[in-house]
Amino acid sequence: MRSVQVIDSHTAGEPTRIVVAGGPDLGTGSLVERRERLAKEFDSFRFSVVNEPRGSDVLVGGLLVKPTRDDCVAGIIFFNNIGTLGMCGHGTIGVGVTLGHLGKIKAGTFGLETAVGRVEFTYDGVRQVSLENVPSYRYRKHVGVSVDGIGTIHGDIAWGGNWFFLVSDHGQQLVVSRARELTDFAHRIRLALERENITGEDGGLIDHIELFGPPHDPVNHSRNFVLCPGLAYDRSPCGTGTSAKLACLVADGKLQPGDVWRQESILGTVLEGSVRKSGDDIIPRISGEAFITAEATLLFDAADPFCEGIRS
Ligand code: PYC
Repeated sequence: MRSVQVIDSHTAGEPTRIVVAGGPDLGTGSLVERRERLAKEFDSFRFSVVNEPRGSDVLVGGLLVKPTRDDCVAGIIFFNNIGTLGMCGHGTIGVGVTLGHLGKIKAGTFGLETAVGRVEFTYDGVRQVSLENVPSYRYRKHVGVSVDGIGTIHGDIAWGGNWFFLVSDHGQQLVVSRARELTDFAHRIRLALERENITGEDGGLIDHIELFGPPHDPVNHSRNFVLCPGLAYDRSPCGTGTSAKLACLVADGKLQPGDVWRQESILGTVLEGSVRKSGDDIIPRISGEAFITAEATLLFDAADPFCEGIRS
């Protein structure tokens, strides 16, 4: 029976499953090439690791691979219920704590190679990780889109390692008991963006929708609801989504390098963000904690009708 070793964790409520052994051999190409190979040749592996019956729509997976760069402790290819992901902030916090749990790192600062570039993280030796994300920026401000059953909605398009549409004038109450309504609302926006061919700068699909509102806890600056590409909502404030938000705040002159921004999730959990400038680049720093929830061996029995996961 085939087996795959994983370490599960959650960051601010959002789960991560890191494959530490038993994954496919993707060769020695760049992380972009290996991500493509995972998508093209090993999609059933991705599917069966994160989806039912071993996982759920919410789970974000990561395959640890050898880095190509000497200044990185590991390479990681993130994936979710429907495909691969460029970068994942809460997942990177999970990777740091997982590597610590495995005894592969002690407290310190490390490079991590992702499909969208090198990121750096600092691990406290227990469960706290601060990551310096890829340069993040706002591409377009106040873009109008005509949404079925809702009307015109405006939002900013920003890059934080994934493409986001950030909306504040939505009139929705951001409470977790409304997760279904919020999912439907955000999904309609996503469909409208696709229909109107509104994309990221490189023509990239805007596959994350973020709704912002006032925080419930006054020590925080804002609350969000983030719809992920596979229609699960992020239980955390979303590391790449918070990076996109920081880039918009800087572009609007509302955040200066070094200022702290506390982003609250739909569950009330928090990631802390700040930025530094490197030339013209805005480099977000995102901090949070991850808790290990399982060390497990996934088993793949060829006789199991759902060995490769349940496809609906
Ligand atoms: O934390 O960047 C993130 C993320 C992306 C998708 C789910 N979480």
